[in-house]
Amino acid sequence: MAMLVFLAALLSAVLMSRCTQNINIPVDCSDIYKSRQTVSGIYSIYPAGDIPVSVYCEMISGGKAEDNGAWTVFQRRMDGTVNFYRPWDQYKRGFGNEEGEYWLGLENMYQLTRKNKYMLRVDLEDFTGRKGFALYSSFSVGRETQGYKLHVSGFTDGGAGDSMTIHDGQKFTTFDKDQDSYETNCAKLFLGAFWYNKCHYANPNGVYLWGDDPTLFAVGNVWYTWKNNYSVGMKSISMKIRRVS
Ligand SMILES: [Ca+2]
Repeated sequence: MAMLVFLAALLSAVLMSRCTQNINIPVDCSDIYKSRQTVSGIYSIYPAGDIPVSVYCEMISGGKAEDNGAWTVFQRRMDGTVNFYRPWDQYKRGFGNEEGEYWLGLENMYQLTRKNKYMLRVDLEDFTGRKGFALYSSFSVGRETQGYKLHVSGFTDGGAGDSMTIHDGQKFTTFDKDQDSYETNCAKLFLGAFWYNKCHYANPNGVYLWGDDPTLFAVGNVWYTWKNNYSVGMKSISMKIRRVS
């Protein structure tokens, strides 16, 4: 009898802790925002439900519906301090510093977007302080065995134009893993890593150029449709997703 009571107590304790965990564990920055933490900064999220991942949550509220907070930033360039020319394993797991430049990791992006629906926002700024953005109503990343294939659609222009739709349906390519649609490796040609087609309109993981350089073609952190120019070096670019369901 004592044993039964003990087992019952143990079981209820386990169940209680499970319930408490499920309530408290944020999957993404949307959950963080809902828990009334509305200041932009670094938080721990649990894309796969078990392992914490440090991420920058952008809780902006610009007044417009598409600006309202809870963006989970998965890519950010702002000062050229982090080298983004890295192999497959690094793009899979993620790298950099959440307070500055970083890549969240393809596996985390797959884990996030397999369970919920997300929209994508890309923010750009040049060295004169000019800004633009692009919105996409749907964004997801496939599993590793499918090459972390990109699914993106539903473009809305925020002044930057659409440099992403041409990459829809492409697998991810790094210098040591060519899954692009070009005869050679686009990551090696343009010194980045991306869902290259043949090869790109956008190269956000390319070289941080510290300004425009007409002697260089398409190797910078380019977003071609912003200025219809492949030699523009952007001061900052960030890519972020927000849950829509
Ligand atoms: Ca190729």
